[in-house]
Order: sequence, then structure tokens, then C-alpha cells
Amino acid sequence: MEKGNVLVVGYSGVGKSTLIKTVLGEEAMKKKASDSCSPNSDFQVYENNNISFRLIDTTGIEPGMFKEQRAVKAVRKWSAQSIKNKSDNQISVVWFCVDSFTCHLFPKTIDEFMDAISVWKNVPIIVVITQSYAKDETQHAEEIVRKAFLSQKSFAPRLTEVISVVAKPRTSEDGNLLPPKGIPELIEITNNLLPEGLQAAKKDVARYILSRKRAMSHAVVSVATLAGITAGFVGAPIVDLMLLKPTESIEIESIFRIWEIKKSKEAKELQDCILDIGTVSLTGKTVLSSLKLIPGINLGAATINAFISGTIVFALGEAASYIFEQIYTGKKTINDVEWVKKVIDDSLTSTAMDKITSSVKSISKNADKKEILAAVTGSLGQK
Ligand SMILES: Nc1nc2c(ncn2[C@@H]2O[C@H](COP(=O)(O)OP(=O)(O)OP(=O)(O)O)[C@@H](O)[C@H]2O)c(=O)[nH]1
Ligand SMILES: [Mg+2]
Repeated sequence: MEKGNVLVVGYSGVGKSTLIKTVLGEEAMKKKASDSCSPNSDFQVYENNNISFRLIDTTGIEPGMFKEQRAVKAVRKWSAQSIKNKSDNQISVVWFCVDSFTCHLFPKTIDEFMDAISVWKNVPIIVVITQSYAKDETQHAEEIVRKAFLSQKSFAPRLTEVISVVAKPRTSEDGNLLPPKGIPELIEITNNLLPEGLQAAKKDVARYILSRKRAMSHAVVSVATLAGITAGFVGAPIVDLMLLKPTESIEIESIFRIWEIKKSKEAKELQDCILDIGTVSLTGKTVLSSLKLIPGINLGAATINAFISGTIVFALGEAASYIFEQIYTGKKTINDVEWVKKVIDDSLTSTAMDKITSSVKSISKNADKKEILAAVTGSLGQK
């Protein structure tokens, strides 16, 4: 299939590879695009069969060194050869990645940057502000970048779009979960900027974005589950499920945002309803009692509590992901409260829990949080 090529550049460590992984998925990162490009450590070409563009990941670009960079040079060579080989190595779009730490360097290096990519004359540039956790920092970065482009007549028309993204969820120091954002917009806009013959149809893009949202939702559940495991890692005889409420609340809100559910009174009630079922139900005891039925478990109270906590946060997150996806795709509405209750009840019933509790057997006696996380998430992954 003929595809567009998107050159991804930016200073080292801004999050290019992380962004590519989120846009194309983990699978795509394992196998590099089968392509005419020879093995090259300066850049890598990645693709996912379901979307219309490849992403070219470059490495090691230092501030103020665009011209000398091997990566950009190597891509130029790769791209130039394509005319001879009749392969489609033309660059269709450039993503220039900056974060709020490196953006202030950009006005000084924009000349070199534009010079380095000068062979791709009319190729549109999307500036991607990566790791955009804080609104004011992101806005500041955006202003700096826009000004830099406006500083020269020839640069200004090249800046097609500025998009701020978070590629991977993060837990902040105060325990807040910061969900991914901006990825669907980036995919859509990039597809729209491809030469007409290469663009994917709207419905194919929509389907692709759905799959990405699902992956981001899972990533959020995973981060929240780890937070739940941490909160539950206490030696008390029985874990206090109220301790999980803040984590669950942020988890549900983050998933809600990924699925772009409109904020409204009904939506808030639905979120609260999910949270209430998660915290008030008997799940903690259910898990504990089914754990007791498994012979030969020899784990400390803290490990068991961490496992139970993680399991509940995980099950609730998976249920919320499913619910919001159904609403996003129009199969259900936020008013289907009875249906929501049933979905959550089902996901927390003893059969579902039994599946999870059987994976407790794989945990070793001095398991750390990561190992517990693997046990918790691994079990439902097999469903
Ligand atoms: N939580 C979170 N971490 C991120 C995000 N983007 C980047 N990071 C982290 O920032 C670090 C650098 O990210 P990379 O994706 O390797 O950066 P890069 O631009 O590919 O760097 P080079 O390959 O050296 O040019 C890694 O530890 C990432 O986990 C993000 O959106 N969220
Ligand atoms: Mg990288």
C-alpha cells in the first residue's frame, strides 16, 4: 500500500519515540517497516497497516545542531534515492516536536532547522508540543514557536498546525493521573495533510482512532492499577477500599476524557455511579474470600492487600473503558444507567474475580509492585 511519510524531528529526549509508539501502537515498534532503507541507526521507519502514513523516527538531535545532524542527512539521502528506485520515500509532512523545556531554544535554531529540511520545500510542518501536562506551560511553548515561525516571511506559511499532546499517562508528584491527549487530532490532521491519493478515508481514520483510544484507555488503567497497588500495600488485615477512591475517581475521569464524552450533569452522575459501585460494593470481601479458597497461597497481608486493591482498580477501569467506548460509538447513551450498573456488576462478580484471583498463584513471596501489576493485568488480558 502506498503511504505518506512523516518525518519526526526534535531535540533529544522531547518524546519523539514515545509519541510514535502511541500513534502507531506497540506492535508497530517491534517490526520496522519492510522497506528499501538499509539498516540505519540515525533513523527508523515505522508503520501500522491500518493507517495511511509511516513515521520516521530520528535520533540524537542536539539543540543548535540541525544542519550537522546525521539523522536528517540520512533521511535526505533515503528520500532522494526513492526517485531512482520508484519507491515512495517522499516526505509528506514534518512533525517538529518540542516540549516546554526546549521550546526557548527554538527561535535560535529555527534557521538551521528550516535549512535542514529545505529539500522538502512545500511540505507542511506540524509543531507538536510534547508532554503538555500543564496548560500555561503549553500555551507559553506554543507562543514561542508561533513567534519563531512568524519571524521570517518564508517560514510563516510552512507552519500548518500546532498541536499539544501527552503521549503516555503520567502520575504527578501529588498522585494525580495525567491522561494522554491530542493524539486523535494529530492523526486526523496528519492524514488530511497527505497528498490526496494517499489519504485514508474518513471512516478508516475513525476506525483507527478508535483502536488508539482503546490502547490509551488501557494505558490509563494500567497506571491507575499501579497506583491502586501502591495505595493497598499495607499490612492491615483487611484493605480499606475507601483508600482507593481517589485513584478510582481519577481513573474514571481520565478514561472519560479519552473517549471525549461531553461534560454534563448526566455525565457527572454516570461517573459518580461507576465510582460508587466500585467503592461501595462487596468486591474487596469477594476477592478476599475467593483468595482464601485457593490452596497453598503463602503471601503476606500487604501483598494480598496490594493485589486486591490493584484488582479492583483494574476491573473498574476496564469496565469504565468499555462503557465509555459504547457511548462514544453511539451504541449506548449516558442515560443508560441500568445498563452501566449491570456492566460494572458483571465485571466485579465472583466469576470475573475468580479468573483474576487464580493469577495470584503466579506471584512470588517477595513480589514488588511491578510483579503484582503483571499478575493483575495479565489475568484479564487472557479473557
Ligand atoms: N509520561 C510521559 N513520559 C513521556 C512522554 N513523552 C516522553 N516521555 C518520557 O521522556 C523520556 C524521553 O522520551 P523519548 O520518547 O525517548 O524521547 P526522544 O525524543 O525519542 O529522544 P531521542 O531518541 O534521544 O531523540 C522517556 O523517559 C519517556 O518515557 C509522555 O507523553 N508522557
Ligand atoms: Mg527516540
